[in-house]
Amino acid sequence: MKIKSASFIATAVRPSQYPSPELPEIAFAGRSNVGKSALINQLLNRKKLVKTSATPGRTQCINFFLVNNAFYFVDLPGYGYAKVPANIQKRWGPMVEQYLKRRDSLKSVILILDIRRVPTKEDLQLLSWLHHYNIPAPVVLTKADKLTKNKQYQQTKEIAQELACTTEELVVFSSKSGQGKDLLWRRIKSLLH
Ligand SMILES: Nc1nc2c(ncn2[C@@H]2O[C@H](COP(=O)(O)OP(=O)(O)OP(=O)(O)O)[C@@H](O)[C@H]2O)c(=O)[nH]1
Ligand SMILES: [Mg+2]
Repeated sequence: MKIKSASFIATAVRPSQYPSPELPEIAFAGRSNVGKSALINQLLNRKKLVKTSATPGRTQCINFFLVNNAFYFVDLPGYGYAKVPANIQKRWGPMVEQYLKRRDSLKSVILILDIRRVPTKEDLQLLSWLHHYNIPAPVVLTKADKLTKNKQYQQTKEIAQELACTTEELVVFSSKSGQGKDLLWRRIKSLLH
């Protein structure tokens, strides 16, 4: 994908703050600190468009980015990090659920997992919830640069088994090296059309 423009548009905690739903939209979800924001930056060839952090729980609102004046990328706050203050954790469910349920322009939620870890209960819950609402949810295994190719393959097999899918359905990715970027863009393009 040729990125002609990418810009931050809005940060939201409630629907009245979302941009008007005139363009197709792809959201990115996953555990806190899994690498959602870094993945969006890598896809858009930008280093700092989306704030990343070594401290989990950095992204606490729903952030909208306009790409090529043609579609939105949405960075969702991460879930499942115990040290995020309780009031913010409590807000996550209703805030994200409201977004996922009501956003007519939402074409897909890309679920991001750490390739080194088996999916958590929360990952599986989110995935089955997305299936239930018929929202296409491709799965990306990120931080692949932290493993050898051989270990990447083993982990992909194991995670596919946990998710009851094939290894071909999973995109092995690295925001550091750009591995998997072309494949993920192909999937995103087909979800946008
Ligand atoms: N080596 C490596 N590090 C990564 C990769 N992706 C993310 N990181 C690092 O992991 C940490 C978390 O990345 P973020 O993109 O901020 O994670 P996030 O999922 O947006 O986190 P929250 O906003 O807190 O939910 C940062 O220190 C990143 O530099 C990757 O593919 N490879
Ligand atoms: Mg983030």
